[in-house]
Amino acid sequence: MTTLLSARWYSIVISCIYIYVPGPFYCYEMPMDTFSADQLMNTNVKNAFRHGNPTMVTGKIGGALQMDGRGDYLDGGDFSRTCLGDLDLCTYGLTVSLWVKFTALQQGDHILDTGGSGVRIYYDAGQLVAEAQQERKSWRATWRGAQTGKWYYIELSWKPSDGLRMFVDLVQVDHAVTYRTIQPRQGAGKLYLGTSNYNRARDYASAVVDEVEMCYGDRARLLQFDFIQRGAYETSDRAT
Ligand SMILES: [Ca+2]
Repeated sequence: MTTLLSARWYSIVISCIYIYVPGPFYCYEMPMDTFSADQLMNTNVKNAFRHGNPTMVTGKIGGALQMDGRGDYLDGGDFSRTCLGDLDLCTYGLTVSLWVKFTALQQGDHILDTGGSGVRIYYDAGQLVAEAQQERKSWRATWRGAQTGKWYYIELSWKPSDGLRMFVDLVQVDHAVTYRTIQPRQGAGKLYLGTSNYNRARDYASAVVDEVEMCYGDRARLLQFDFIQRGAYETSDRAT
């Protein structure tokens, strides 16, 4: 008889070697492991630069980027003509995932923002909020469980026919099926971590961010095609 002593779960995305082949499920990966001067390396986000004085710390996998809430952020460049910055251009939806550990939880802190026609993750009124905006349609998913000092694996999955789902540590915490009709949020479709497209003082997050992945496809479809993998696995610790 085999008894499972401990179990962990993992999240991986197929290596860049495979995803450089152009396809509908293209993924961007930002491992946050290496910077050359201020440019993020080992990533297919070609123009990602850190600003302020964020520091490299030990992350969930290798290094991670720690931002102090006072002007630290990462600018990933212009995505306004892609699915990430303009959801109208997504063929199969969008999945965004990242590890985050909050140092503080302050109103308005933005973990990720891709602009007024994209997605964002921010803290508002005691909730972690995820929003996806396609033209005048806005989906909003929320989660009240965030605490400081703990790592969370946050995932967003969006497609028009399914709405917006938010997962925390592989558990779905909200599913916004319907959308509100709102005025388009202004703002260029740039990719920011640790702030928004507005770079307002209150938008700067105090958090550690690691392993940011953004894939062109909703989560269920990516899983179906084994393009991403999520789930539990057994460690080698066994008792007989
Ligand atoms: Ca890392």
